[in-house]
Amino acid sequence: MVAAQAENPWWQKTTVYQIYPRSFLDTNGDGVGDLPGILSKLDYLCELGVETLWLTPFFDSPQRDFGYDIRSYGQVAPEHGTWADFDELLAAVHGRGMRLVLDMVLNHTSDQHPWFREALRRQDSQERDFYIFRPGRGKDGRLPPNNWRSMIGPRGWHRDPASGEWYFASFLPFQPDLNHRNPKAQQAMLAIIEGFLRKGVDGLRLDIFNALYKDAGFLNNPPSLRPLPSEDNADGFFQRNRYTINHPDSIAFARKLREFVDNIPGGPRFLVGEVFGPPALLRAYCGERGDGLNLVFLFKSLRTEFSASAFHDLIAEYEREFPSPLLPTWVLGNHDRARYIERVGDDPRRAKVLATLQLTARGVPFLYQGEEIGLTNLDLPISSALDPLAHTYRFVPPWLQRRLRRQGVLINRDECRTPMQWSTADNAGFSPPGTRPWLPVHPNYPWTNVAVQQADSQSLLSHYRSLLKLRRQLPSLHAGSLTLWHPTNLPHSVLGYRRQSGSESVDVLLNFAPRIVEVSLPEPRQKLYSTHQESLLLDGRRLRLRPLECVILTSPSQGVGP
Ligand code: TEU
Ligand code: CA
Repeated sequence: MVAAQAENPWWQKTTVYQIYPRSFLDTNGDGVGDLPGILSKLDYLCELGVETLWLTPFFDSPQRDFGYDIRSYGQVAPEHGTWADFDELLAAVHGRGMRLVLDMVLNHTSDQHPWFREALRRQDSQERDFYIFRPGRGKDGRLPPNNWRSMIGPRGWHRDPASGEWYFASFLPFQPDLNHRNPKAQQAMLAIIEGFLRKGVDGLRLDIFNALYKDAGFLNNPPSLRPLPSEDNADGFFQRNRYTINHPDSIAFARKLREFVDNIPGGPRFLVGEVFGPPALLRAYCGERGDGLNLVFLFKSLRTEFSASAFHDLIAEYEREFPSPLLPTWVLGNHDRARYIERVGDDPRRAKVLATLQLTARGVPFLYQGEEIGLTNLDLPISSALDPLAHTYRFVPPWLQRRLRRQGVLINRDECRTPMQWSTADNAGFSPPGTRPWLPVHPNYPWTNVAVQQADSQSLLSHYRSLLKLRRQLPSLHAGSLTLWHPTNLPHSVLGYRRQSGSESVDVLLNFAPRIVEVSLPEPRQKLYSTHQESLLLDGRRLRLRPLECVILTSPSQGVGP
């Protein structure tokens, strides 16, 4: 049983907006998004109504994995700006009452990091044991130390020609894993975290947190019949990653990291772990007593089919596995995953249903930049992909790439990272005219952009703004309990749940079907919000929901809401 955490502070009600700086706004015309670009859009983000910003890495990096191969946390990558730009941004974010979360890549560094360069230069350097070097097997150690694969399929061991030893990389070969069993290596990373938190950063997103510890005995992973990992089962590539992913020591480290962070003056802050596996296992990272990570990403929503029954079951699972005071998280995409909207035909009406669910269910919503305007995936040739993951899978034919993407499996992550679309200007306003953005702008930018949608009260953007405002205003939405309506009381295409906080309660009903359906209400209700402009089709207790209509209802006596 999870003991009641100390009053769940600010992050219980917050909404998080993920910014991929490279594609957010380019102010100096080099085609790459930068920190001044984010600063220039803070008013937009404030008006949108998001309260916390998560920035993916913008530190010094060779940019082979676009910032997730860090060469120095001590420098801001020049293409993104300077520490002065960051300090100005942090102050401005706080000045607006918003919060800022950084992305910590504890698992690995770039192979160009000075630590790794020294580790390669001298086998007896202290940096050598900052990484996972092992002698090979077989004649002259020509075989890898064991059968461990990387998270993305190919083998995880890579040979250092100078010493003949092998080093392990959970992700790509140029991202050597840090050895968290070496206290000096871990303390060096914790010192970086302390530096950020003492700067006033409000939290950390923890990259592949569940890969941090591997088996101390380097035991072979057992075989598996699974060809590919999925959001709720990290096994794949015909190997059970029992000794490399979700190791008990990684779960134990979550509590150690939380204690370390909570003891740094200032705060409170949140830690959100990027972890993969079934929700019941992921909850372990939050600690039996809620003394672990504050949040973990739950990625099942990325692959859940667009139906009332599928999301009913998902909510039921999250409510079961993350009972209060634990909090689920709600994501529909990020910089690694196919944008969900393509799976529903790039239909803004269906996107409104998803947005309503994400912003009214219990838990912390994480919006990925562009979702609020219906930014979708762009077909890009894998042959010219910039994403290093795509290079690993360049043999996948385009038709299979597209079919996988529609199932939420992204081979070329460039396709979900195209520039944010601000206006109908050149480059969608992402880069100054005449600049060539680092990735092409989606050709739908003349009609899918912030400026056009800000002027339209019925746009997807306006819907996000209204819902974010309502969520902020209503304790039942940002802090209340969730009780699912029983499906037998609803048409098959309708998902319903009640949110309650004290005497305030609202009912959320989402019609996933493109047709009118009738719902009988157990008691008199009135409209608080609807995705549709027209007045409710409400006759006593008989409510008719229009195609893909979502409503938020309250009781006439409550006088809830704005
Ligand atoms: O991504 C980890 C992750 O999500 C992958 O395991 C995923 O399966 C892959 O990206 C295919 O979708 C984190 C970062 O979010 C990602 O951008 C980095 O490339 C990766 O770790 C290495 O740091
Ligand atoms: Ca720039």
